[in-house]
Amino acid sequence: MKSEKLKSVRIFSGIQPSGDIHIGNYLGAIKQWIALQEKNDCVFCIVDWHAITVPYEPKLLRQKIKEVTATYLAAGINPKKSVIFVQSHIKEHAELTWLLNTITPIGDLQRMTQFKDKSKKYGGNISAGLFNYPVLMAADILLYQTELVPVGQDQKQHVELAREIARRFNAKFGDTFTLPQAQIMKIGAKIMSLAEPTKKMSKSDKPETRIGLFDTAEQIKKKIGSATTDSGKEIEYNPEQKPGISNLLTIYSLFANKTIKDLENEYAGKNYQTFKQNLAELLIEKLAPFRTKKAEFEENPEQIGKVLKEGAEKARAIAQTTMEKVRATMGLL
Ligand code: ATP
Ligand code: LTN
Repeated sequence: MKSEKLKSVRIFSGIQPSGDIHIGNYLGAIKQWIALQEKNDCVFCIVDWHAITVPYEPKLLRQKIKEVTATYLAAGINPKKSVIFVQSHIKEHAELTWLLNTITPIGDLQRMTQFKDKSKKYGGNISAGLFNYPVLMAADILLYQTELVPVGQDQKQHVELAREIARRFNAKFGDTFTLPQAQIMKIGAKIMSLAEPTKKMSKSDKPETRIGLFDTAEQIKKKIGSATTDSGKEIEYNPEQKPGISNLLTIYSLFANKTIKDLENEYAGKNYQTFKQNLAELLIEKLAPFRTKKAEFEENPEQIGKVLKEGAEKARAIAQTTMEKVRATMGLL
């Protein structure tokens, strides 16, 4: 029987060059991207303008942008199949952000949980850029007429706002933007911190709270060994009462390609220490190829420059087409 070919859809997603990519970024976002690029029209961005909405070190930013690019490549994003580019290389992102700001109610931005969390974290030092962050993200998504946005759970609210902004724009000025939708993994969309398993694993927390995609065997052993577990000794999945071991079971399951049920059976009657040792070994084995590939890309910095230059050219062509429509429909000369 002839299998029906699925229609290719426009996919857009991005990561901030705000620190070292961790397994949460990989399991929640990048892993989906790699699968999606086979049959779809994918655009993946390094969102440097988002990364500067909180205090940052200018001397390190350029390096981090290159590192995130090397990470995309090492993880398996193929520049022949997907467009890879840096947000600030395409000025249309700033232009569309301004225009979308004019139709975005302040109240919508005030309810964003990421804004509330980051405002608390950086208390007293809150920029208008941090407040407008979701509008820039909406511009990223809408410029490329995106249908699907593969992200982790924490970004769902922002993608829903982008959809609402597009809906409002289309109603006011005429059909211009595709309405985007978030695509979120059923398992792995929110990997928790190793130290505080009720908080999400994050690039901007201390290194011991996360496993970096390029961590060494020693670092992995140490971090998994000291990851917070819960009282009791059963290895069972219960995120409410046993958030620590449940998080480790989720990570194990996704890297081993085994169900959580199978792991619970396999580890029935065994202790946390054995489980943690095996998980560390698994991560060392599964993450080793990423380290090797990243080192290869780092030896060849011209390749990163070339990928970003070609990516920007392809991205610009799409962004300019959308902006011509937007300017015309909004009555700009
Ligand atoms: P920061 O701490 O600087 O805000 P971050 O670790 O949250 O960084 P982002 O650049 O904001 O990383 O996110 C990149 C992608 O990774 C997004 O799709 C986001 O939803 C996803 N992601 C981030 N943290 C996790 C996590 N702990 N589990 C699953 N997905 C995650
Ligand atoms: N805010 C996102 C990063 C991001 C993004 C986007 C994700 C910026 N623009 C567009 C998807 C689509 C985050 O992960 N913190």
